[in-house]
Amino acid sequence: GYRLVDVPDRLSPLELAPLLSTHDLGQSIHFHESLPSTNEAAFRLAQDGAEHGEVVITEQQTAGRGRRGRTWVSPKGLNLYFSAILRPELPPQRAPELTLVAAVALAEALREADAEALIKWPNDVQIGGRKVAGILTELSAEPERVHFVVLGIGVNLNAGPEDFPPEVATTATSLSQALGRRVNRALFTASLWGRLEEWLDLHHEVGFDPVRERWKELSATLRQEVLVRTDRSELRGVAEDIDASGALMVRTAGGSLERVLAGDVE
Ligand code: BT5
Repeated sequence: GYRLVDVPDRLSPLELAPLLSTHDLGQSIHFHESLPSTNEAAFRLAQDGAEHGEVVITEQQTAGRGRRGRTWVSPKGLNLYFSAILRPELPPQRAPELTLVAAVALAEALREADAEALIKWPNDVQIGGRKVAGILTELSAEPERVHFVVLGIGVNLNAGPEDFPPEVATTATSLSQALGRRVNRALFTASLWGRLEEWLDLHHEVGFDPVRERWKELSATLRQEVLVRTDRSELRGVAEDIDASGALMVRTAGGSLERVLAGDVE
């Protein structure tokens, strides 16, 4: 019979394709041993007409991107780095919902692997308060119409503390650190893409409400004291809710309810 333990821990289309249960996502896979950034490569492919669901994946990034010019540390052969090209039928102002869709899929895939993953608003997934995954969504749009979205996801799967620079090692973790055993990256990737496609389909068909409900169940942020820094201000309070568009609602000490947009936070 077929033994899961025999699945090679490689991310090339040859290994990944037979494991996939998805219809759109990953039906076309652009695999690279090394890239500056999968988001950068996917953005260029999308500009050249790549289709919904095409994915760029790599073993290593030499200039992995976080938000606001920050870096995503991307050591070779240990983790998962990919970017999916999406062409959603959404007005541009609703595109940020896709970051929350991705966070829900990520938390569920990590939980399916037996880790107690929770979502930290807006774009982190944590295990035990440490960052295990990050999401970077980039948009190309006109005022009325989304051309495409590049959904970039980095997940620490087999990296140990020694694979990160000291300042990241103190705040990061990986799935294998949490479980105490190696993780098969190909199997995890197939599971994550399956979840991602399910949630993207539900979001497309039903809208943001079911995403929002699931997000709240998986949130590490709600009901907690938060300090939110934006370009303009610093806000301290208790995170009470996310609203119908995914903005965080924070109750301040003064009693007012403030709305914080994901795109504004540091
Ligand atoms: C993010 O940014 O969390 C978004 C990360 C998205 C990475 C993926 S990988 C595939 C795709 N291609 C790309 O080029 N990017 C995407 P941000 O919230 O700004 O968090 C960045 C911060 O997290 C850094 O400043 C570090 O403090 C920390 N960090 C960097 N690398 C990390 C890692 N591997 N694990 C945990 N924390 C990390």
